[in-house]
Amino acid sequence: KDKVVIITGASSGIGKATAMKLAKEGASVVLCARSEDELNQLKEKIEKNGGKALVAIMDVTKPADFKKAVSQTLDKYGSIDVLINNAGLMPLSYIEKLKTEEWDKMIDVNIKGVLNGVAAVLPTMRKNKSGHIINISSSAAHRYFPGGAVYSATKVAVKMFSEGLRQELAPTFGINVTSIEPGAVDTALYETITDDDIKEKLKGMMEMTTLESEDIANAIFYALNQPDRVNVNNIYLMPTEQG
Ligand code: NJP
Repeated sequence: KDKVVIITGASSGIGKATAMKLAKEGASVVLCARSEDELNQLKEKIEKNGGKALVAIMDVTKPADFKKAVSQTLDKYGSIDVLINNAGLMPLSYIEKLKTEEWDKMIDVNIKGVLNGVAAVLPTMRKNKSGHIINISSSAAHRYFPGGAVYSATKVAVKMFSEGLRQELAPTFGINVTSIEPGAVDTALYETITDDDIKEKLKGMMEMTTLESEDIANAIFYALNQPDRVNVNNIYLMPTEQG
């Protein structure tokens, strides 16, 4: 309630659902992504329902974009309580195909995007001696799936970085850190897979009842709404039907 929350990847899927949930619960949400139209539409929708939202167009791979979003947030709301590093990509491929440009993209967005976010908000949270950083990792940090070696590696990095961050920031600065690790969620992420063989292999998984973006939004809400003494380190959620 009344928290100021920066959410990356707010134009779609998990980020969008989380923005709607947190705004409904009283937070001021800062909607970050590259797709301006989607963000403006979401802001309108949130405001129509009585919520508070700000749009900050950003490419998470650009530290300057993050810095700008932070100053826009401070100008409008005066503080930053929560950062949700959610933006991510999953162009799956087999290593032997050497799709090195896609490897770079995943490393830039899924890992460096998270680091850029932390670097941008940390001065404010340190000064306040409070805050909460939530990083969206994946069940892929626990298990390999077809074509997912590089994607999994990025999500292991996010999970491990989150634990290091927690140990460094929580006891000293009162900044909580949570890694969210979902199994398959019904979002646009799967539509971006171009490799037919991999698509075929994952078809069964996606035909099962997957998680919904709202399920992840609820998990984030839970992590954010604990007493100060509690740090929720990880939330690992799988669809019931997925083995
Ligand atoms: O995917 P999708 P999800 N700069 O495609 C943004 C993880 N996850 O909601 O910039 C800034 O609907 C993009 O915005 P735009 C997954 O790894 C998912 O499923 O406008 N933003 C869009 O808002 C990811 O970390 C599943 O194109 C950038 C958003 O990212 C997170 O959940 C399972 C950007 C992607 O929305 C959200 O993904 C799992 C950039 N350079 C983990 N590049 C799952 N869906 O099954 C992309 O374990 N975005």
